[in-house]
Amino acid sequence: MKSNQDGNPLIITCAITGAETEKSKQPALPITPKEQAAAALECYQAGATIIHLHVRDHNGKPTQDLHRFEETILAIREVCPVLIEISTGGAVGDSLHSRAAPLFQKNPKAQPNMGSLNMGTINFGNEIFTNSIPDIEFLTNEMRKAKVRPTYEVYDVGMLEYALKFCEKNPDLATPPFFNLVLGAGSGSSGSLENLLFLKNKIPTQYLWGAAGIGRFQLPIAVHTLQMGGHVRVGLEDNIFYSKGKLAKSNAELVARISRLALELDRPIAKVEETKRILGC
Ligand code: KMH
Ligand code: ZN
Repeated sequence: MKSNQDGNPLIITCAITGAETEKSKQPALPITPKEQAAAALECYQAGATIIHLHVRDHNGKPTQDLHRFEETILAIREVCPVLIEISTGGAVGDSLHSRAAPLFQKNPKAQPNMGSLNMGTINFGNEIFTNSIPDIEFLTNEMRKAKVRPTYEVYDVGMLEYALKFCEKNPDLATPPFFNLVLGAGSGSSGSLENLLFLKNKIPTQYLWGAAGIGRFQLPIAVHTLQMGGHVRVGLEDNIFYSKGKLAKSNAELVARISRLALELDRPIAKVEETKRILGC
């Protein structure tokens, strides 16, 4: 097994806002383009090179509005060179067409580098986050047209097995494919080390993988993932706390902790240029 010093820089993604996190529960949640740009800059300074992006409207409600994405992406790019991964998941119940809308920016300067592609349907509490096979195929074609690199969001083993076959059938989409194992979300697999290992071991070694633990799983999943050579996603979309009962001060505080742990474990942290090289985008 390779040691952490043998290369394999760690890519840190920060999911700064999300569609479900509420400002009333986490006052540091960035929701305006200005707040999101400031948060992205702080995350970049703390070691993140990808921002997973949802946006909010003037009332703070989640939206897939093309123009709000444009405004926010331009504001982020004004202050730092991070890669932007837009959400095509949106909020539960969003129409499929609205989920694809931000892929097609009119201003080339606001074109996203990447987009999340959710690989199956899952229960979130009493709601259903629907991603049928035709939905996935529709979003895939939209991403192909927009030349946006998918990150495969996978919540359990069935989705992973489907996603692996999907990658074989769609080799043009992204080389190497990048899987984000989301653990602890709704009816998906929980954030145990056993689940992480089981899922990670199914991913071919020539593919890229990372993980995001939801809620209290964020820190343990990040630690195990960075030690196993995967990439890490943290952020207030996935978890509002720094530790039990203590709210995170900011997205950057969560990123900075991962950077410190990587340093302690001798895992180098990818800069933006390395991230682009690793992902080929
Ligand atoms: N907000 C969730 C329904 C994604 O960004 O692709 C979906 C989500 C996943 O956040
Ligand atoms: Zn998201």
